Amino acid sequence: MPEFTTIEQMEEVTAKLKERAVAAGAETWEDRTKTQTPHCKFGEDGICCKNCSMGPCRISPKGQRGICGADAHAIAGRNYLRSIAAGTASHSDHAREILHVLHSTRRDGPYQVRDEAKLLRLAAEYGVKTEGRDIYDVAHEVAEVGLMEFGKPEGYQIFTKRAPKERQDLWAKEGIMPRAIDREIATSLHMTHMGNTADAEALVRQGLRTGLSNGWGGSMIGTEITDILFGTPIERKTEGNLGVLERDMVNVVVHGHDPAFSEMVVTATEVKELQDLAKTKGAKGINVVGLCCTANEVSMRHGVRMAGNFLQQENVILTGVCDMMCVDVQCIFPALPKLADCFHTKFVTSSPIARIPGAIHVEFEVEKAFDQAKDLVKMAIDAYTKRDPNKVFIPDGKQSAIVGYPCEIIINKLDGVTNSHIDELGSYRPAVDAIKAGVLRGAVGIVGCNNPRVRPDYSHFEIMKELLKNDILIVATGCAAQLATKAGLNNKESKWVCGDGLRRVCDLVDIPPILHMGACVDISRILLLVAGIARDWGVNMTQLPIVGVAPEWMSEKAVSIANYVISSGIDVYLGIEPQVKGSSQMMELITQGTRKITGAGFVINTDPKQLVKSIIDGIEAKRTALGI
Ligand code: BF8
Ligand code: SF4
Repeated sequence: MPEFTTIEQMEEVTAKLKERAVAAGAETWEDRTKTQTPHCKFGEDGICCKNCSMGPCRISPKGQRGICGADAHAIAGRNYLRSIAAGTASHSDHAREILHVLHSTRRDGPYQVRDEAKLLRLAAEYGVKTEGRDIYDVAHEVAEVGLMEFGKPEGYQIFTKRAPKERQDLWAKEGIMPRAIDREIATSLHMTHMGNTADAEALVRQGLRTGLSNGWGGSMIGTEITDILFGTPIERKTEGNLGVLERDMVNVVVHGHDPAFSEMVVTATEVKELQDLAKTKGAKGINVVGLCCTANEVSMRHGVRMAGNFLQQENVILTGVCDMMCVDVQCIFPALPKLADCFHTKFVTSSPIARIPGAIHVEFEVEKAFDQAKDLVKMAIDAYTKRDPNKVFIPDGKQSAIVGYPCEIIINKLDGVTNSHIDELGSYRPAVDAIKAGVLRGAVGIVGCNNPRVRPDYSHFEIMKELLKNDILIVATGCAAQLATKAGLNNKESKWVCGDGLRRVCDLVDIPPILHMGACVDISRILLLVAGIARDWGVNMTQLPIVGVAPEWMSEKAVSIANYVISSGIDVYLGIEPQVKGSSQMMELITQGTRKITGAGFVINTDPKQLVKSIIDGIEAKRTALGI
């Protein structure tokens, strides 16, 4: 029986690293959390407004309205919609960057098309002619059509056609069919400007539409184009946790979300000349590992090992063996350059979107990217020679994992069981049959971040174990997927924690009980998975015993994601309260009101044990309603 890495073991390591931080005179998120708590109650409840300079205004017993007359519902609703807009902008702008890389591809260029079949399928979907054309001409036109999804003056997101007809009709009827991505973001900012919408329901509806422009727009584009450029992931073995850092090697850590540059960094570390250079400096070689969603991306495509998730980013530097941390965009602590200064670590930013004082900035340029990456690896090799042996502490914990389960691989695995491949889309029927028969009770997508408001990774871990025990299959992305990796939950040996039914399915299909589907943009893969299951079952997405869970979410991207998931008819269980508590109307709207619009809503509970119970109850209620 293989052993998990428990949360207590992870906490022990963090405590030891914290001692190192104190010795090095470095500050970490634990220190800063202390200085920020208790949090400002007005902000926490979402009833502080600074949308104009008459304010800031806040709602209190003394003042039930801001100077302009906006009440708690308007203020909390506007703040909430602004979060969704920011989250949508982040995921989608990342997708836009990737589209520009696709637009720059050439046969002899630094970036090429790796998945031609996927490009051709997308070209057909986009109405781009392919016959007799050079694949790179097709790629460029596909990129242009994709870029138009951001600003086209008329029409809706093309990928909404991938959703079941029932959803498309509902979105049209409810007026939440997403238009151009930038338009939904701009409309959200416009609606929330001083003197515009004060009606909470209207704000929530625009939140649903803006979320949809992310899920069935920006994020889905990001996933598709990343697959075309760097290959659709396949099952790969990897490892996770701080033990993937190597004492005798040059450690280069890639961190962030957009894999365009980190792909080049990974390739650069494999160059023989650089490997040799590392050896002349006394290292055994170069070890590239990842953090956050960049780690998910490169691990699914190269098996690159994962040093950890969001709240582990400082721990990586505290080991004293991080020779370089190279970041791109999103979820990067601005605290890192100062922390790196306490060690020998070179901290490099690469995107104009994420500039941080104190960092070495090497702005990613498509044409020069490989040379830039090679220069950085040389810099990392040089830094290796400057390590302070007294500051080195590598916790030895790491776990093996299997990652890389996009829909294509899941279908392939199912196909291997029953040979039920019915058309080029494949079929989820074996999974449907297993759920109908009750061998599997249902499926849950566990996604999202860490958040100092709760014990890091504890909720992920407890909820995952309980669901597996109850024969509920898990698909995971983002930092939740990385917890599964660190803990040793997403490898085939971890089946012993599962109930009998799930264990049988895992054996038969030859999969781990937690399927790592990628980064947070790849939650678009989960949408397609659920849509595919609904299609093969012949029911609506809302009816399926499938739900989403974000036990430890923190980012605005997560708010956007939650909105496209409920718009898709899938209930979302949250372990952290959205910042709207100061408005009874907003609380009612997000937990109940959206159910009347999309058929789904939030269930919020900050106690992981109660949350997982409500998830299981929710799944069982869906089964009962289906008569299974
Ligand atoms: O996009 S899960 S902390 S790393 S926001 Fe960030 Fe949250 Fe992690 Fe990936 Ni997603
Ligand atoms: Fe105050 Fe209204 Fe201005 Fe907000 S928009 S800061 S509530 S006056």
